[in-house]
Amino acid sequence: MDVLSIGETMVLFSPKTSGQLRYANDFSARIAGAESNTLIGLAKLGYQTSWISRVGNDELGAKIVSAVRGEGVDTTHVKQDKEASTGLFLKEKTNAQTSSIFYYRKDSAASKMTPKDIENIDVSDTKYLYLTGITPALSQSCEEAISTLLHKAKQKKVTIVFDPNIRKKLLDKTSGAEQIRKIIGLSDIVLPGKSEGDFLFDTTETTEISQRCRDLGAGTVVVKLGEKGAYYENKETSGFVDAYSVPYVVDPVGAGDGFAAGLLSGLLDGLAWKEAVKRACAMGALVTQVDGDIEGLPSREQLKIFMESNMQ
Ligand code: CKP
Ligand code: MG
Repeated sequence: MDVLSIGETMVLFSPKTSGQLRYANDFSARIAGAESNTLIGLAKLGYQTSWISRVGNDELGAKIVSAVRGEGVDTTHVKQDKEASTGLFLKEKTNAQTSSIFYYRKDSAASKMTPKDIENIDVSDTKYLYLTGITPALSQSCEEAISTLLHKAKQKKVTIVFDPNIRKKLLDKTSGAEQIRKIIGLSDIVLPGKSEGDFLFDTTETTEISQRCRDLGAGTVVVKLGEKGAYYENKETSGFVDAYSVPYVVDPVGAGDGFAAGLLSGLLDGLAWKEAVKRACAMGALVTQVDGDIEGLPSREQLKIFMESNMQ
């Protein structure tokens, strides 16, 4: 197995019109979840990936599992919760550029995951464990499940990659930040953005964010800088990588997950840090060009063409 991950995927209902949601009548329904987005990105590039989750015994759950499996991600470790429902969320487009989201995920099926969901999972042949800060923020039992999985992975020397993915709607500023800092300290590679630096360390300074993550124990830090590219740093090397230019952003959501998929793919292919981060930036840029979180994730051929035509 190349990459294993755990998290919640929901159905995202997006109105076809902008303005207050109460007036929206027509919606598109797509699947969205940071961890499955990254696994799908990797599966589309040809890697072996597996997803741990729970969905409800309902139609939205069936939609999610068939979509994730259909993209080539292994769903053996996805359970159907008998009582809780699949989570969903709605997007409100305030205008062409800005939107707000409203989660309906409290007590959802995925939030009911516990260490028992991890018990029978063998990670000895897994190369990378990919986590985000969303999953431990779902519930106390999810936090315990993450901790069990982290310790299993550590014992088997699986490389741990962590995107803090701060969701202020799910996290308490004090205990939430502490929870995330703890996972940063246990991770080999951490992928924060500026807003995460602000939430976790009260700084938006790129090298300072990196240093603070490394002080906690992270081996390599890759700071995502959006249209400014990314900065990577570890004991041996450091540097900035420029962003890939795109005509305009259609939908920025999911770009971070595409970035993670690009980085993991570069590392799985044995690329040097700089080259792996370049690939991450290219994947992030491609995702912003298409509406939806997974729809813009490229095939290997599309990625190659995009990178070659935007030589840095
Ligand atoms: O940080 P990103 O924009 O890459 O993440 C987007 C995802 O999982 C989206 O798919 C949504 O379902 C979520 O983050 C979330 O729980 O907010
Ligand atoms: Mg993100």
